[in-house]
Amino acid sequence: MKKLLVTGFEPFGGDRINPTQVIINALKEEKFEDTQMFLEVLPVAFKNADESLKELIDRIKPDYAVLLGLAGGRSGISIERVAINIMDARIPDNENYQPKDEPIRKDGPSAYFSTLPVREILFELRSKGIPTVISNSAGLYVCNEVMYLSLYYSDKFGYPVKTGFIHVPYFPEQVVQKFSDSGQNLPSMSFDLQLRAIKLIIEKTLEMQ
Ligand code: PCA
Repeated sequence: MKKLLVTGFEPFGGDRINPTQVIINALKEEKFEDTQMFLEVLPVAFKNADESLKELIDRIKPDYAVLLGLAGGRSGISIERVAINIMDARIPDNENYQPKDEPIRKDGPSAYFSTLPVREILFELRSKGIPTVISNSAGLYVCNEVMYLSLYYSDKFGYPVKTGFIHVPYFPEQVVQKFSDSGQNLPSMSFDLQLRAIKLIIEKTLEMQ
């Protein structure tokens, strides 16, 4: 039986919902063949997310970790290719901590590449009509941090065996709200399409040896 960890995040930066938290909730109804799935929602806090992820990986020792986060303003599913060893927050995290130019791990390399099949995932999602890109920056905030840490643990301790990060867009109801509040005209993707994308990503990932 394969062990799969899937994480999302709590809301942050003034948003009331985080699509990835809703997706994690919806995945509770899903089953993947020969797979034990662990679903978790991480805090949007540099220190707490670091500790929570380490505890999860130590306890579960996942074969696969698919980490999810919101990238508000992006128009499609972003398959992140790379995580960099830096925390440089544009806004304070949910514990009011705002690191600038700090490394995530002093003993870690400058960057790690995703060990998910990013190109295969791109083709799979596009062939199903889902707007998708390979992204070359997961940002400098908590998402980049957890992607880096998951790859760091994989490198140092062997778990998760394969791991990477996916950013999703806003839900339509979030951008409707922002348009009404401040006239911001932003892209979005429906819950149904996002959930379908994440299920396809998990299936492609589980096909890897
Ligand atoms: N997105 C943020 C952190 C949590 C989330 O869902 C990011 O892109 O760093």
